[in-house]
Amino acid sequence: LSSRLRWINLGDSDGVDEGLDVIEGLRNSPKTLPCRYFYDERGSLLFERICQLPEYYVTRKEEAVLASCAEEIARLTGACELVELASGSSGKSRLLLDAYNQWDSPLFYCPIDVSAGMLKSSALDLLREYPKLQVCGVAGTYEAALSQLSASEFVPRMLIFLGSRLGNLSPQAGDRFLSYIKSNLQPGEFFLCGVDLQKSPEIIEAAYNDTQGVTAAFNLNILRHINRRFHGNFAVDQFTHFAFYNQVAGQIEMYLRCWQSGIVRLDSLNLQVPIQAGETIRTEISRKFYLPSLISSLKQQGFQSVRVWTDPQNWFALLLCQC
Ligand code: AVI
Repeated sequence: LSSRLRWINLGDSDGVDEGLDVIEGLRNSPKTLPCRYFYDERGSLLFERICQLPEYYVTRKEEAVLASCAEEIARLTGACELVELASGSSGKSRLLLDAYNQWDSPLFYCPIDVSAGMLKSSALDLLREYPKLQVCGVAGTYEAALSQLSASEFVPRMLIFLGSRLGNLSPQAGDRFLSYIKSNLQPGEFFLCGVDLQKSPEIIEAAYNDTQGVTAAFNLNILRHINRRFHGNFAVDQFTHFAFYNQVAGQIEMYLRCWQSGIVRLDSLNLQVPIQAGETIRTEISRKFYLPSLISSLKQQGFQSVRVWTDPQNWFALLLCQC
């Protein structure tokens, strides 16, 4: 298998500004934490469990849409190298690999994820399942990984960004991100993006307040991760999870509420900030999209929409764009 696997480990930090985003967020009022700190090894496993929860429709809907259109995507793009951002356990990518695997051409897959452990084990599983597959796994942040990848000599690339992860960025950060993706692709290359659409708030809120408490554990894990990473003293058991749908902004907002006043210390960042009982820290936004606005943002960033697929209830959409 190793002859078909290339491995690049860039680490899970972005180097120079390590922790600056945490300092900035905790000095904000109201306090925030960057959601990228959810994903240490434990957080990535908790997220895999979220994807299987009965209330969390996002993954199932996306899988259903992808299953119904994977072959059409492959026909529309022709042979190409699949580059997936935040690939996790690569579950959904199998649907695309199956579609591209039907042809005689070589099969290239480049999964990118901060969780090196999950990346490696899923890459090995894929190599066993697809005998002609060649994998180049990159462990690192999106930004670091994208800047390392060069265009393939033989086939165009399709950058895949599933799971509505675009929704975890603010509108401004989302636009910056799309423009960064665009600048890393060549004319004629493809971008496949899966997004969660606006729908009744009750359905959305249930998905982020599951009855088994997995989302709560995932949310609280950000504090454990930050404690470990920056020698912090967050008293994790003094915080509780809540999430609500902000209809004006069209986004779910996830928070941790603190129940005991004290001083938050992150020793390796030299940070000390007071926190009051009842105060909240916003840990995530998850935007729910209105398709026409998203298509026009993509267009502004230089992406042409090739095709859009949704499920029959219009809960989730997959967009295939070309640069
Ligand atoms: C990864 N991301 C798209 C998920 C979402 O739905 O925003 C993260 C998540 N947070 C709570 N549940 C799932």
